[in-house]
Amino acid sequence: MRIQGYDFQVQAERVTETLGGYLLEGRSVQVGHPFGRTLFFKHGWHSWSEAAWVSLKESPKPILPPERRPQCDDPAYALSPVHGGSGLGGVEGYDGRMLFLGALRPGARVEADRLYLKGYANHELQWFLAYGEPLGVLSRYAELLAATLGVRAQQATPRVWCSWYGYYTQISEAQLLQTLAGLQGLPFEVFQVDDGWQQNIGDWEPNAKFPSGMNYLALRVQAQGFTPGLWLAPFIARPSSRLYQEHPDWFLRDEAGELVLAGSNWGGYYALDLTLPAVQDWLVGLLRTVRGWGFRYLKLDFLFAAALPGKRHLEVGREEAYREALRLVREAVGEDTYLLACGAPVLASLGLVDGLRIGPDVAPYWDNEDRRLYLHDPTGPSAYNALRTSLHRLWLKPLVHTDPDVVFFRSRYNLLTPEQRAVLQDLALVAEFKAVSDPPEWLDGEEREQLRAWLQARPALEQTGLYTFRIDGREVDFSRWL
Ligand code: 9PG
Repeated sequence: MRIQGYDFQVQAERVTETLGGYLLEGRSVQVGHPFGRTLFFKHGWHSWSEAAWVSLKESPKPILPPERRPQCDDPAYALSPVHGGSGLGGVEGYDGRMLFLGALRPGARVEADRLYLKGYANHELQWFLAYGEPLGVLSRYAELLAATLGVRAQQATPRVWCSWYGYYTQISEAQLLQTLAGLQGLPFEVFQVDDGWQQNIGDWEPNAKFPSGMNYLALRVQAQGFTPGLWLAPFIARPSSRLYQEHPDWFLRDEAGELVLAGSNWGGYYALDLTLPAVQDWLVGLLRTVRGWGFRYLKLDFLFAAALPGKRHLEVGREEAYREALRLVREAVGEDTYLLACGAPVLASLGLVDGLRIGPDVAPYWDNEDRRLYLHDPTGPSAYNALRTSLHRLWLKPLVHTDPDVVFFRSRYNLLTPEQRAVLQDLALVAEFKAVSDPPEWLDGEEREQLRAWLQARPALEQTGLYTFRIDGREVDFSRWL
């Protein structure tokens, strides 16, 4: 097939033309390309997984240590010698354009080498194939995804204060009420309580630091004029949780019957088998409880666990199992609860959640070179990692609110330079999702005013290239930070 002057050998069951490219059909499709060991547009599996242009000149390096892998990217391909990504991928042509292949449903993989771009899935599937400017191709792909997966009615993105990147788990009712008072007068819509309120991962009841209960806190937040928001990780549990102790049979196991370790955080945790009716009942009950407490913004975290490889009660594809679980969540909380998916498989979340974290955690420092370069892990918390992956996911904007994680205004407890803080602030402006974690008492007068001005700003945005934007007429080039 000849596209834009290049010959591409296409193998698929069917090929038809569509606006901007071609639709291919088949479980596995393959496109021969002439570009050799060029750059590959890699799209990692879930929110924290790397999305970036990587070189086909070097083989992929497995993330170390092994027990971290499921938390970083799809563990099924952790040791793959071939470059690949989740759902979509592309190779750079000689003229800077991209040969792109993207699945129109979740559960697929795209791989590339010096000769081929290949797509695989375990079910029949349609794919979009195109050769063109990366921005144009990705925007057409987003349109096609919207048609198959749906888009939730997009209201304005809420401006969120989140407790994580200031206090981390050191939160309490008393301290959050103080923070709440300090935020008075700042234009936030959501006050979101993050990790640290619960008894355990799996036991989603308030701990002793929240003596008046979560309903009380939600009421106080509401009285202050904010929407109460809460973090929870409803698809996982630690072995020490009551949930696991009482229901060890609710958790995902491998073919050999061994429990699947979903990640290494908190000393290790397991994934629920969400195809089990008893687990589904528990999940719906949990979400109704949380909603009953008054929370209308839920940051649902570590969601990839529901889509890990394993042997489930029902024999369905793992991303399908995940999507069904998310559908149950949506049903349980209703249409009026804002769902922010975090650590979430990207394509499989579209159409069901309002917001999606599109990169790994930021941190009040630029880079963690040990973890990135020596452990080959591009998903560790750092401003650099968050910026890099989020920039390569902005094409998702027409499909979901894209959350690049919080920005900083504080200089206190912060190693980021003013320029580095500014680049994160600009990233959030172009992603059009504003979240902040700075405790108001850590801000000096000038920083508080900068925060206020940034929250109020509704700049005119124009994307002029893959990494270049015009924000209210100001030229911003993110590539100099990459
Ligand atoms: C709360 C945090 C915050 C944050 C989330 C998520 O690889 N890891 O060990 C790892 C730990 C925590 C993490 C991401 C990765 O952060 O992204 O915003 O809610 O949980 O524990």
